[in-house]
Amino acid sequence: MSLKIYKVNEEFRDIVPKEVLDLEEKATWGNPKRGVMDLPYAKELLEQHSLCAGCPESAAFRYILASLPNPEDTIIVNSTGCTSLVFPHIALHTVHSLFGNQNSVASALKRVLEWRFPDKVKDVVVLAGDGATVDIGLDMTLQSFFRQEKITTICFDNEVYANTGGQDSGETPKGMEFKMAPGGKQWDKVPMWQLAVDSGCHYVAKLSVSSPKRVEQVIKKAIYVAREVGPTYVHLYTPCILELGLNSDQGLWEMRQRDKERFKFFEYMSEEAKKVIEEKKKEGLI
Ligand SMILES: Cc1ncc(C[n+]2csc(CCOP(=O)(O)OP(=O)(O)O)c2C)c(N)n1
Ligand code: SF4
Ligand SMILES: [Mg+2]
Repeated sequence: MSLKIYKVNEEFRDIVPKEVLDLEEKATWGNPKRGVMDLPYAKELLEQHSLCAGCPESAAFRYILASLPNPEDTIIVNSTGCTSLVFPHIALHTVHSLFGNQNSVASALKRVLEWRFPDKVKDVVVLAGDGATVDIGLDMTLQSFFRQEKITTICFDNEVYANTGGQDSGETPKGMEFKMAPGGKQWDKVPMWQLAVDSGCHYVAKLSVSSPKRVEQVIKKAIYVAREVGPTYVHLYTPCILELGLNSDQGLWEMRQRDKERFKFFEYMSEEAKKVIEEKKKEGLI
């Protein structure tokens, strides 16, 4: 596959807008050391999105896409929800699966790609909401961990079914009320990150997306470990500012509050994962 995705016609070089020249000149394709520091310059994967203004999911998307070590050979499997609104804008291979089936689809895709391209690394990443990952898709999520599929699962936990107007999910904290769940959640938040550890994931992290550099490191670790060892899981807090009744500039503030409590940083690595992460650090890739 050519990495020259954007090639400006020489005849028009002096009249095309700078944004288009930037896409060609500052592209990060093929550079495994790409990261969130490239975000102000490189816009080749996601420039615009159709989420609510200020939605932290949009920041999470940018940080994750900037952190993929090999975007040209990465396939993202997603599910229905607010996240799925962004996929049409992404310059990457993506698959929109039936709600809840995302880890089954990703498992099959990873196996077929290994068979079809035995000499190439193809990363398969699942990216779905808490309703899709933890509630309706939990069976498929856990079974992919039990089978030790070499995929990374990223959950965008906004603690609610946002795209359908605000029903509570397994990730909603106890007592929290939403427009379509006015009675308040009766049960505690499901510790999905711990379930992932108990179900055989080799690298697991829980965090908010308040720190771009930390998100980058977690994503890189999760992808390298999935490539070489087995399933990995990243649980990200991406609050739904609309359902929480916050302004578009309050997402970061909300995440910083939760960083001190239920989204305090959690990280787990199996012994095999630790070795891979050490190697990649020595190579300067993490
Ligand atoms: C098979 C199926 N069941 C139910 C739905 C309805 N549905 C669409 S989005 C959604 C909620 C998604 O919640 P979540 O995964 O948390 O993502 P969010 O919108 O919060 O980002 C549901 C239940 C659907 N589209 N398909
Ligand atoms: S409804 Fe909530 S999660 Fe969905 S785009 Fe808007 S702020 Fe983000
Ligand atoms: Mg949700």
